[in-house]
Amino acid sequence: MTAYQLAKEEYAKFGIDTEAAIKAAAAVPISVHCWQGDDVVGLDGGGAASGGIQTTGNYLGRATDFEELKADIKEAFSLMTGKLRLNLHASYAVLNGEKVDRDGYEPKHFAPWVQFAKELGLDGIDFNPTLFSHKNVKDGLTLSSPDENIRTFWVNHCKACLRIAEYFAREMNSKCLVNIWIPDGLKDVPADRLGPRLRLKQSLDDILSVPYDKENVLVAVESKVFGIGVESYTVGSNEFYQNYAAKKGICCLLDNGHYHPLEYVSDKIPALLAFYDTVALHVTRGVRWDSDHVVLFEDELKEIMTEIVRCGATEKVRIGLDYFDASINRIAAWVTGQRAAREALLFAMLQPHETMRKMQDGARFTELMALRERCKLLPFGAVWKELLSRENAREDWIEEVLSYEKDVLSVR
Ligand code: RNT
Ligand code: ZN
Repeated sequence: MTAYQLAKEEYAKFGIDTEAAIKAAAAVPISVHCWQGDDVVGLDGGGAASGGIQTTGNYLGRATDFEELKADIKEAFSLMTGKLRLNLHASYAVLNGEKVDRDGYEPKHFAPWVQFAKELGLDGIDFNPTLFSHKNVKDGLTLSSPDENIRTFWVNHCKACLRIAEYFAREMNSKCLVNIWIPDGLKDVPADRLGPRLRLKQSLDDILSVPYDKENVLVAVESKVFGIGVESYTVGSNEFYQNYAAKKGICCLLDNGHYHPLEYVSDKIPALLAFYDTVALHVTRGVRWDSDHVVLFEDELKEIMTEIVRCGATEKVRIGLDYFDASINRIAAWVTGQRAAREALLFAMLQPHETMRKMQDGARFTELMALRERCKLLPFGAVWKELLSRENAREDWIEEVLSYEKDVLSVR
């Protein structure tokens, strides 16, 4: 008997069908961010991530142009598992020397990405306006700036992004999530907390006033509790965006590195699902005050995926990844995080949710605790290995990355 067959029997004792779990876990799309490949630098000349966003490390072989980034994505994606999407930032426009600023980006600047995504057979493309690493981030502000020209520039950038998102949705025949994150905030005690928020509200209203394909372009807003350099006040806070999204019929994006360390996104998902048809995620790993560490197979990740699964919301919750580590091999970082997310999905699908729910509703908390502890020791690894082999994905992928580092990255 193979390890998988034994595992299958073991899980069956708890009423869990490993075959169904393997299929379901591999079929959930994970939108993989392009920006792990080059430390969020982008291709449009914005330079090193700045304006509320920072990358640390200088590991060899950073992709410095479109060709290198594509090669690295190809390599990294070939080692990932299950259904994949590509999550692009607007700063990855392929301009080919054309002098055009972010408020003038058009679908044609992203046509090479569409071609590439089709070549890789991806499920779709998601998109993010880039409101950082640019001279028009004025005094740390974008859509909430008191300077009308600055606001208009960024409003026009976001409008352009909606048109590009429509193009992605059409070309890929798959809904495109457009996520707006802005760095706006203040380092020290504000003299006015309302003004910037009212300006942000007006800017968002202006952006959403353009007609766009609401069926296929899903707009999300991403909140943050604070950032480096904006410790005292963040314009786009959680309360601000949740109310805005609810009133305007758009959705919220929850980045699990963007809350107080004792607040859990796993708990927020069902809260939002009570009101929204779509909830978007940036799956990341916060460490103390810093978000964006490489995602690992840890408790909160498992709990996030568990909530998605037990709420029956794998089609409502759009899972995207968001981390950038420049201190280790970037491709290894990419693959580690993506695999951890998929592992957590499978883990979530291998729990006896119905039995546990009944125990909760019947106030059988003693049994529930005992059962949960037993489930932690079920032979999950054997089922994961089975998923890998069915997906033709290798277990010892690090060897491949190290030889790519030797042959490709180290000679850049
Ligand atoms: C920053 C936000 C945002 C970015 C990406 C690059 O704190 O998490 O999502 O990480 O847009
Ligand atoms: Zn994020």
